[in-house]
Order: sequence, then structure tokens, then C-alpha cells
Amino acid sequence: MLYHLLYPLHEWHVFFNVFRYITFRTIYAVITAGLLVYFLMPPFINYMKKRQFGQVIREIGPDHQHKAGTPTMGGLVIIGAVVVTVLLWGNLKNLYLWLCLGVLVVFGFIGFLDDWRKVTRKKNLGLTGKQKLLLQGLVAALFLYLALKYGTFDTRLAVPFFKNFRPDLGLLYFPFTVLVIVGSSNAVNLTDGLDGLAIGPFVVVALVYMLFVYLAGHAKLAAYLHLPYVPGAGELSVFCGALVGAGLGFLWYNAYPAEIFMGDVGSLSLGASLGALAVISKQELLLVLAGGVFVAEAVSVMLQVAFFKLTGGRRIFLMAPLHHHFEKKGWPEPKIIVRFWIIASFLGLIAVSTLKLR
Ligand code: 57M
Repeated sequence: MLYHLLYPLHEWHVFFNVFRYITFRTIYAVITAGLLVYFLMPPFINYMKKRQFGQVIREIGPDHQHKAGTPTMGGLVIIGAVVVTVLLWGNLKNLYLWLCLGVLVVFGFIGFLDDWRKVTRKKNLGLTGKQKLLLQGLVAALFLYLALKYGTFDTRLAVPFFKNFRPDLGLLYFPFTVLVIVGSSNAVNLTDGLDGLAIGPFVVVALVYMLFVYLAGHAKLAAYLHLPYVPGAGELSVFCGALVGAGLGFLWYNAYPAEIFMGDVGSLSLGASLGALAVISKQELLLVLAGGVFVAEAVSVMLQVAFFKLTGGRRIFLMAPLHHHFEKKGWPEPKIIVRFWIIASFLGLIAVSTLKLR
């Protein structure tokens, strides 16, 4: 909104020209979203405590009973802050901004149904696993359909390190996009099992895509770096800025010992947003690298379940997802969290380095 209200004033005074720049608006999107979450989270936490909407802890697995009753659904504040920040700092004529906000909100609603069922202990609420996956898949497919129909988008796949290899997936891009967005959403969901464990790597990956969407939307830089040029994608830097700011604001309260959990409303929406960013920037395969922590957590579950079934009850890990394995090995929770952040940071840097490896 500020872009539309203030940029036209540059004809009256040159200062207002600054609102044209994506970099300027992205920086202030980070700050705005961070401050919104920082100031709105404490009243939200108090409200959730008063309503006794706290986390129910499962009996099995590493001892988390001391966390019982911790308020959850902090993702509602994250989503609210991101939406307000994008509406404030974004160019609202940009299709991709609206598509990404749509993915964030709809996946958040799917997660909210699950969270609400858990906190109100109403068994009949929420969606079954299959219904959840189906709805998530439909939203992802609609996202791609609208990007192809109304955006500057095509179905050629970009492969990191291979600047001239751009196979056109055609209609196969739909199941591929569903896999990226739904996979990313659920991988972040699985990772969100220790204080700050999901939001730390999430902020790293959002920063990586802040750079990649900016470059993808910049004709000269995209050509120079042999990246697919996606006109209009640069505006998603503002969306990434809002995600980073809201994520850091949330981390202020989710840091060990957590005062609030993000809930499925947060993990599913944030994970899906990373998938959407990867699709629009045409850097889907890069997400496997940049989001390696999320991939490792999801793959650990798949391997554990497959091995368990194949061997009639034996396990590869002491417990899956991966963070539970280290808990069972006796690593203190903060040590697991910070070490996962360190790995996520290194993977983010390697992902950025691929810009020069093509
Ligand atoms: C998402 N949710 C956390 C919180 C957060 C197939 C199977 C691998 C699925 C998996 C599962 O149920 N995952 C659900 C993980 C939960 O966190 C809540 O959920 C939201 C995110 N979706 O925002 O609201 C618990 O995580 C802890 N937590 C923190 N700090 C945080 O900032 O401490 C979360 C956020 C919270 C809190 O204790 O209650 C979760 O872990 O459920 N299942 C599992 O991960 C289970 N693994 C398992 O069964 N492994 C088996 C097989 C199936 C692979 C095996 O290894 O043999 C473990 N999960 C739990 N306990 N909770 C096992 C024991």
C-alpha cells in the first residue's frame, strides 16, 4: 500500500523515489514483521494461557511432559504479521505476491483445523491425513495453474549447476509442483519438534530465496548468472522479508525454553511458502540443498518406517524424526537445536554458492 501511496509522490520530492526499490521495501518488511510479532506475541500467549489452549504432549517418545500446556498456534500471529507486512510494503499489483499469500493462508487454515482439534480435544474436528494431503495437493495445483495462466511462468525445469539443461516437464510440472509444496510443508511440520528447531532453518532458507527471487526477477542479473528470468518474481523479496522478520520475531519467544509453539498452523504454512517460492523462482531442486535439514528430518522418518516394516520391527534411528534420535542419545535439547541451525546455515551458504557453479 505504501508503495502505491508514496512512490507517486516522487514527482513532488525525490525522497519518495526510495519506495520504488524492492531492496528498500524488503528491509522494512523484515523490520515491520519482526516488530509486529515481537509486540503481538505476548498478548497472544496470555490469551492462549487464559483459554488453556496448550500443547497436548504424546506419551511415547522422549520426555517432553514438562512442555505440556505450552501455548501453541503461534503461527496465527506469524501469518497475520506476514499478511499485514506484505499489504503494507508490497506492490499489490503483483500476481505472485497474492499467490504466495494465498498458499500461506490456506495451508495455515489446514494446520489450524488440526491444532484446534488438539487443543479443544474435539476428535471430530480437523481433517484425516488423506484429506489433508488431498487439500494441500489441490491448493498447490491451483497455485501453479494461476501462475501459468496469469503469470510469466512456464513449465521448463531449471537444474542447479546445468545452465543449459532446461527440460520442459509440460503437464508433469503439476505433480512436481505438488510434490515440492506439499513435501516442503510437511517436512517443516515434522521438523518442528524442538524449541526453535524449525524456525531457525526456515529463516535461513527464506533468506536464500530472498536473494534468488530478486535475481530471478532481474533481467540483467538473471542473464549474467544464467538463471531463469521470471518477470515479476523480484517482488517476492518483500514476501521473503516478511517471512524472515516474522520468523525472527517468533524465535524471540520460541527460543529454548519456548514460551509458545507455532503449531501446525505455522509449520504447514511456512513450509508451503518455501515450496511456493522455490517454484516461482524456478529453483525447486535448490530447496533440497538449502532446506537440507528439513529433507533430512523427513527422509529419516521415511527410512525408519520402511526399515521397521521390512525388518518386522527393527529401527535405523533410536527414534525418528532425526532430532528425536539425538534426544534419545542424550544430547541436551539446546545443543541439538543450535547444531541443526549451524548445519542449516552452511547448507544455505552452499546453496548461494551454486550461483557461481553453472
Ligand atoms: C509434527 N509435532 C511435534 C507443536 C508444533 C509419522 C511420524 C514421524 C509423525 C510425527 C509427528 O507426529 N509429527 C507431528 C511434530 C509436537 O509439536 C507440535 O506440533 C507442531 C508442529 N507440527 O508447533 O505444536 C511436539 O514437539 C515438541 N515441540 C517443542 N518445541 C517446539 O517449538 O518441544 C514442538 C515445537 C510438541 C513438543 O513436545 O508436543 C511432535 O513431535 O509431535 N511423529 C513423531 O515425530 C513421533 N515419532 C515417532 O513416532 N517415530 C516412530 C515412527 C513413526 C517413525 C519411530 O521412530 O519408530 C514422535 N513425536 C512425539 N513424541 N511427539 C515420537 C514421540
